[in-house]
Amino acid sequence: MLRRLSTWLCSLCLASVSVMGGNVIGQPPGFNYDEAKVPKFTLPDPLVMQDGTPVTTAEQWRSQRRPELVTLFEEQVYGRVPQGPKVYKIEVKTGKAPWQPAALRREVTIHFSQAEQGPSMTMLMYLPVSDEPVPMFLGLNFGGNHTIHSDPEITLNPGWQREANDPAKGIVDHRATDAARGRAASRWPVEQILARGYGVATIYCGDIDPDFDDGFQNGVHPLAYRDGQTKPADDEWGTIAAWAWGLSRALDYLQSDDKIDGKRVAVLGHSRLGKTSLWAGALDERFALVISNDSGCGGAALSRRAFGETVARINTAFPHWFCTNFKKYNGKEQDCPVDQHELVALVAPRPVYIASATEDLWADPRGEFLSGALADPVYRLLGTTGMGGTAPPSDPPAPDTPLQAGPIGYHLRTGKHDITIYDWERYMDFADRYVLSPKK
Ligand code: GTR
Repeated sequence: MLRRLSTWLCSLCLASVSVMGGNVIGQPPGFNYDEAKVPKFTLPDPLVMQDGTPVTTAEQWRSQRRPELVTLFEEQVYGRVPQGPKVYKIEVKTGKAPWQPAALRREVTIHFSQAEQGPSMTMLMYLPVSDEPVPMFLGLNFGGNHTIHSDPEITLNPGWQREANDPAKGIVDHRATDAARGRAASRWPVEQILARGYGVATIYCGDIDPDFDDGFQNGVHPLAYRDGQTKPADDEWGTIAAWAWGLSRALDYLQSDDKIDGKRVAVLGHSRLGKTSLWAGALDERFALVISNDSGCGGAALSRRAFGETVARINTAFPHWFCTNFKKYNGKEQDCPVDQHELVALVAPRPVYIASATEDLWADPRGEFLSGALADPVYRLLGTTGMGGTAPPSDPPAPDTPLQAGPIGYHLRTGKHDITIYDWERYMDFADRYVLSPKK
């Protein structure tokens, strides 16, 4: 298998890189955007145990290799979730969607502490009119639930915002104002989602853990500190793992709401939140479909390619995202016992969808595609058709030509780092086809 992997990768290296258009506009300087300069590397094989034993049966994958990989990703990349944090109280507020009063808006506040000011997250949901429990898309948002739609009834998030003062974004002194309402609406086509029979749920990532490096004093991390502990241990959760934990707590709620079919919940996310959806979906097998939109380094992109954003850069610019152990691999990707195709493989046999954008070289579109293609043998071992056909293609498809022939989906959208209606429509097509369809 190892030989097969490296021969196949070689043919990929030789293949044309023109699908990315060589467009480096908007890409931070000082990093590699040249396919010819991708270092030579050997990838760990998802179907070989750490001790060299080949994995040849689905049972072996389930009982041995999958747990081994989960532990490696926990201890070396994202950090494991310590015992402690739990849900104390859930409050539900239901109203009507303004554009279609029969559709429901729900705000569900999940408290992680008995203290009123303690961390809590508020999930905003819109549910289509349906006699049956509906399938859902669940994802975190960057700026607060009030940004995803202009509906004035959405609670304005009172929490800390990354930006200090940004009139265009409606932020004053790190807090949202009414001017922030609907500013991320292009990323959340709520009406279109409901029109296709799906519900949609979202949570501000900062409710779970504010997105800055404060030594883990805010958010949910302190809830798990043992006596005398002041920061997570080297193998304990960073911010991405905390966000992923929050998504699982959101799923707990979704599975308890009789308007929702909790067995048909897709988890999705864009960029840092796409890294999060992949990790959440890899760990929590209750997610029926896992979607990564432009997730890049630490998400779907292979770290060993060091194309665009690198492990060293992400650990420097965002020291709080991963666990401390991950910093050992700064400039030493080759030493990491796992790479990101194995993260995608952890979703198997459930459907997974990876999307890239042509101008988003920072996120390494080709590396994102390769992770999907290299997870294919695991999907096939588990009795599915992987990327479709008899073997995965060695090159990404042409831009705007989605590959949805098997439970590993992929597309390369023309354009920049973003999540757009084009992306959502492809996710809904894929969801219709694999498991989530409201008609099923
Ligand atoms: C960038 C970061 C990426 C990606 C992105 C985002 O600055 O380097 O890994 O996560 O932010 O989340 O928008």
